[in-house]
Amino acid sequence: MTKNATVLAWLDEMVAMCKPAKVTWITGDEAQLEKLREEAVATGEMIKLNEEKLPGCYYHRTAVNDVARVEDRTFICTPTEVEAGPINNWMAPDEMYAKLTALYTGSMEGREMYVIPYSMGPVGSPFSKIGIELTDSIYVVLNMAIMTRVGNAVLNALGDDPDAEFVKCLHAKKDVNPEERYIVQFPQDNTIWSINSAYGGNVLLGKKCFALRIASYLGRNQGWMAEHMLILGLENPQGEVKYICAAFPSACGKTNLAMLIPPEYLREKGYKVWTVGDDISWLNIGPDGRLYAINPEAGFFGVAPGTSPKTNFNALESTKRGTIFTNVAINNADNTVWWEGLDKNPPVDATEWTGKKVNGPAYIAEGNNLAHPNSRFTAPAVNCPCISPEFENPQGVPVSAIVFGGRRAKCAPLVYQSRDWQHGTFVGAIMASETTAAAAGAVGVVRRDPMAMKPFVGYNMAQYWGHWLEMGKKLGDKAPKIFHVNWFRKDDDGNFLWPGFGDNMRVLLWILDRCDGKVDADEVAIGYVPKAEDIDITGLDMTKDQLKDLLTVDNAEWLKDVEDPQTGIKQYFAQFGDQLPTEMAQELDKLISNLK
Ligand code: GTP
Ligand code: SPV
Ligand code: MN
Repeated sequence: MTKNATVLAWLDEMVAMCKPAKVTWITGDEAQLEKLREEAVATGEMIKLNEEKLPGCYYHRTAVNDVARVEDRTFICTPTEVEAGPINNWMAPDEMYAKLTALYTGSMEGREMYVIPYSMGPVGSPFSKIGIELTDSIYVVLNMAIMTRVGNAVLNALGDDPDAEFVKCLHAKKDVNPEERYIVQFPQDNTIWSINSAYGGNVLLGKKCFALRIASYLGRNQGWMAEHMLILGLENPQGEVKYICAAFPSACGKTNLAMLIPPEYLREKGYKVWTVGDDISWLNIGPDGRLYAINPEAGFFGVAPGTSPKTNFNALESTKRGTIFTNVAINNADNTVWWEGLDKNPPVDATEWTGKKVNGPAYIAEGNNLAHPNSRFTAPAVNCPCISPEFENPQGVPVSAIVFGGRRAKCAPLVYQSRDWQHGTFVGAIMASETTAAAAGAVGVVRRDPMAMKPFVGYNMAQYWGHWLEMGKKLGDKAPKIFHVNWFRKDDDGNFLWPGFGDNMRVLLWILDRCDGKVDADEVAIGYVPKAEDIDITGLDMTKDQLKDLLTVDNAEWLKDVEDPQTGIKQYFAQFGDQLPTEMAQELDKLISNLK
């Protein structure tokens, strides 16, 4: 409990509105969490998995209409529409509060409200921030206890100062009605209201709602950045570690890159990868003027399908204990879990993700999925075999390179480097990627997703680009170098041209060599691309010509990407009107003239 008057007054107000039967503070004690697990098992909210094979692991199934983020029901409620910008849904705060108050009123009658004090970032780090989430879902409590630091230590860090900054988060699952589902951020009020969902990024309010939407707004005002980026440390044979942050859209490979295992020939030489974070970076300028990254989270909310011992051994290991699985399939033979891509042996006696008992192989042969494509694991970061020794460092790690990337069958080459920070900001701003199952809606459609932040920017995207430019000016020659990668280029038959996963290390080495000025490059219209001999393809089933194809930039194709009347970059920028920073317009002109 706390004596902080602001916290208590807010809690009273929310309790008066939601009318829970009981209010319980989450202390962070293991005994309390264990009791909640038992309760969730007793009510059927969670299933206990095989204690020998998956100790401390649980299974949860969400409503079939509630399996991903819902971007069309996500709002940024700033006083004026222009502050939210043209790519966010907006409603005036008063109007939204009134609308939602009607929905929340009495929504927790007969239910228990849990008060979760949590810290994003190590408790007490100068870069950490505090939130308090009120929820009527045990599933949310147990996930938050993995994904963030929860409990009394956080309340102590907040203290009794009524002006101390914290984010007020309210979640009610209500009746999980998709028609009345709202995920709403009020940046000026440090407030998040979520209702009628019980899934992932919609309800674990520390994650996308706070650590990206609210935090990006706070960062702009306070001179730091909140980004949808993994953080990895790459150790060379001399034992030096350099850090890379990479922004890829949802389900485009952040968790995989963050935990990659280098190809054998590099492991033998002594190269290693250390994971600091797999989804979100908070970036601050350190005392030496360099950019430092902390991971505000304490766990991984990772995509299950495609995770296998071969593709992501470290993620799989992370899920072996203390993990919650959501919407995967159950192997009834031994009460363990399965998903597409785990191995080639789908369980015969299976329960698929919606709860039907099926014959796994037959069910798949009929064209069904056993696990939902956006099924997830919630695993403690400390489980990860390659978790970085710097994971808890309150100062964060110094960033050498920033990497943007998307899922593009064509156009974007395997890797290219921007000319400088301003051009790098532009490279991030023109990012595009094929949509994935991480959000409700069509999959595989190319859309603009600047800095992988389209669904997560808490204010006007054009002003956000302006903030990037400001940060670049402050960093000066200490700014990280900015790159763009694409692991997903395909041939005309739809096969991936690049092996991906651990082999992405080969590209990271080129990136770090560029940062150190150790390797030359070819200047093309969009920036610098590697000379084919500088990407090591030792041991790959790939010819130098195939690699050259992957590095090719087709100016005509790029011009189409710029000028397409529907999906082009020109058109995309135009919607921001006079909010678009002039530097971005200049970079676009320069790109066009280079391409021509
Ligand atoms: P979010 O948690 O939604 O933010 O996703 P993420 O960016 O962390 O993506 P993740 O690493 O979970 O990968 C998503 C999917 O892409 C998985 O099915 C992976 O198997 C696949 N994937 C990841 N890296 C690669 C790669 O290098 N090549 C190919 N072909 N697929 C990849
Ligand atoms: C994403 O969609 O980028 C995720 C999953 O990391 S969620 O927490 O649902 O946002
Ligand atoms: Mn993500």
